[in-house]
Amino acid sequence: MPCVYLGLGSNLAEPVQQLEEALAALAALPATTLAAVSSFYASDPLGPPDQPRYVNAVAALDTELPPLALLDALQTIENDQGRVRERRWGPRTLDLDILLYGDRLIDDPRLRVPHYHMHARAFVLYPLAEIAPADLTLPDGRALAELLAACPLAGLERLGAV
Ligand code: ROI
Repeated sequence: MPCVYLGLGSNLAEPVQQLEEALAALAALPATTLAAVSSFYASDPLGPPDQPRYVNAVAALDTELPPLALLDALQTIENDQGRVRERRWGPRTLDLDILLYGDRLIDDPRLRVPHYHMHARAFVLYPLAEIAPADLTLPDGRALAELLAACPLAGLERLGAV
């Protein structure tokens, strides 16, 4: 079963609760096991600074769902939790991003994997490193350890394990 890494993020409507609810929904997906969850992190917003800090985490799933079926399921969870997104790069109740899908490179109009910004985002790389193998290499050849070494913490703050 492919191992899929997901990024979770929220900065509206009780972000920690949003993430906890999302994790429960992920654990209930068909043909899917929630294999690992990172600590939760507080992070400064990337994008317009006039929005609350985010809570971010990374989860690992073992799933038989193909990538676009998984994407549909994630969008359903986002919508079920009353996803609000007021503007591009603006605040949101819940973001679920497919970061990695096994070792696959996916270039679909709906889905790019690896996630196109993950290599430079502290709020993705540090939680990912908590739960991924130390020698993880992205399918495009980039080593997680190298990406981390080049990525300052930039205000990322660990909130503790779930
Ligand atoms: N900034 C942070 N810190 N965390 C996020 O999850 C996040 N998500 C986004 C944008 C608006 C780019 N900024 C973010 O989509």
